Amino acid sequence: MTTESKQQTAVEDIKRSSNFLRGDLRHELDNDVANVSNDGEQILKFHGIYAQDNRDVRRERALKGEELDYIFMIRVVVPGGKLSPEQWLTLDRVASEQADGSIRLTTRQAVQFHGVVKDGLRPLARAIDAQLMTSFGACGDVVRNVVSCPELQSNGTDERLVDITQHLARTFRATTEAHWEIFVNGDKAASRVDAEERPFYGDTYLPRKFKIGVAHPEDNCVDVFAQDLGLIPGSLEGVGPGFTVLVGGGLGRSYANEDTFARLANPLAFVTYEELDEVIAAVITTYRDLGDRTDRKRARMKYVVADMGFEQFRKEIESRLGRDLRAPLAIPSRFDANDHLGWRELSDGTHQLGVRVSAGRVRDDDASQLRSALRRIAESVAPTFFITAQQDILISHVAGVDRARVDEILTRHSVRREDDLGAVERTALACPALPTCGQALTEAERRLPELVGTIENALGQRQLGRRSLQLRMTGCPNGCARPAVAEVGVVGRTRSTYDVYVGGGARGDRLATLYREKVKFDDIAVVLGPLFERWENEGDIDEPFGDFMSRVGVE
Ligand code: SRM
Ligand code: SF4
Repeated sequence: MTTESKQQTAVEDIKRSSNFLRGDLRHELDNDVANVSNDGEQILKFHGIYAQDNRDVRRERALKGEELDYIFMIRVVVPGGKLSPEQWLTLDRVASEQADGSIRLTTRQAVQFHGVVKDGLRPLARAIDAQLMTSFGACGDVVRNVVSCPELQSNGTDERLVDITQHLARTFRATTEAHWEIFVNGDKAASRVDAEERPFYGDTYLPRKFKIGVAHPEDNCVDVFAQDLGLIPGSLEGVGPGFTVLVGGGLGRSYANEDTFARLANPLAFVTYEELDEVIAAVITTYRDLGDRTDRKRARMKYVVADMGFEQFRKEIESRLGRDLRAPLAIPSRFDANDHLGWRELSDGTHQLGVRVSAGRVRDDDASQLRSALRRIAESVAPTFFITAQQDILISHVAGVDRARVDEILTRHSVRREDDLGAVERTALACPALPTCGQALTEAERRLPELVGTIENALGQRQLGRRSLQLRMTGCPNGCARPAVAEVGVVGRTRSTYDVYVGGGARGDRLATLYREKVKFDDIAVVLGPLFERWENEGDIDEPFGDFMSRVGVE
């Protein structure tokens, strides 16, 4: 590491002098200005809030000499995507009262609200706090929303595994009371936590975000190889149940810095339940101490592992623990992501229905009134909800007698069901991009349906129309919809073009390869055409597109 000689970023100073994430936020929220200061923006992120502006009206406002249309995005922490019906109804209510009328389900099983004005931040924070939810720690240089396969919580039998997501979320969250003082009003806060900050955070927290994900032993729907720290449950003969711990995954890249790259996590060790917290803490403190605080683009844990070398990183963890680590278990042979769509029966005799949500956007529009349907279902059937890492929603623990009612409500609100979906549409993901994301180079969510249509059309022309294909689209290379591990990844490159990647897959254990650069939106399906033709002619029976591309390579 050569970071000692370089200057730390300004964000490090802001964190250090923020008095555990208070800064001047209390006053900044009270003044008459529509936005907040630069320092305020940085601290707000720890509170789950991003300062944004509506980019659709930027130009028009600039021409009129008006200031930007300042808005905020609030991300709510939802460990493992699990929500009670009361929590869902609260989210539904604040979507209308404080935000743009939509509830955005994220690729990390959380919830985002867009278009919130500054005066709406506190009412929103109070409303969700009353239902034991918070935006604190959803963003910022801390352990982010812990993701897990919904099967673990909704259909598990081992109590410790059922609780693992909530346990990790509780154990590794930041604990300063700043959020409750500033946004919720101190003593009355329902979801308030203890007074002192965790020693593994200290006053400058982590170099950047840290992501934890727990896969199901036979289902990698959380993309465990993309996590800073991933867990795969398993059992070691003679030792008992536990987890294979993986470290050093991350998919973001920057065009401005060639020394940034997507990386898959490496299996580090098998650990028991009893050892888990200690090993995770050792990984986090290694990252805290050795992560690059001089360049935020290279501040992720994956660069610590890559720069140090995996074997050296392993030794570092062993030396911090004062003992050797066990070898990891083999990665399960059956590990493809399940999309969890459709009805199924759970082990307790209740039922679960997975419903597709295009790009995670729950709202009412002319085609379908999904938001109203979910509200009615929450009110009349009171199910548990799970958000998946595929931006979809599971209506869970529905009694047999209520199944017909759920079906009827969805039909009445024109919500399309799994059998009506196209083969690409079913699993396609897109990040929000324009108009809210300040980093977006191109459209993503808003043009996903069009892109899905052109690709399904290209497949349909070749007798491939019923073959599934995993498409993921983002407005920039930060990779929020995980295109770097998709069968087809479409990534914003310039204002009007995309880079096209192919060759990832449903196991999530392979990086896609760059196939074509700077492709115009209308040409994406066209450039994929020859690859589809080869897949049809040369692919083995039932060979997925990503596996085929990885086998034959791209030219
Ligand atoms: Fe992300 C930044 C949206 C999952 C990598 N991400 C952003 C911001 C906050 C833009 C910003 O910094 O100004 C985006 C908000 C846009 C908006 O208007 O809402 C944003 N990221 C999202 C979400 C909502 C995408 C979605 O379609 O659901 C996901 C929210 C997750 C959550 O609930 O916590 C989201 N972001 C991801 C993932 C996927 C994952 O974690 O499984 C990744 C790739 C994995 C990884 O971390 O490497 C990802 N987001 C990034 C990065 C690149 C970080 C890096 O390593 O350099 C940024 C940029 C940054 O942090 O500066 C970013
Ligand atoms: Fe914004 Fe880029 Fe993430 Fe899309 S991938 S939400 S454009 S940061």
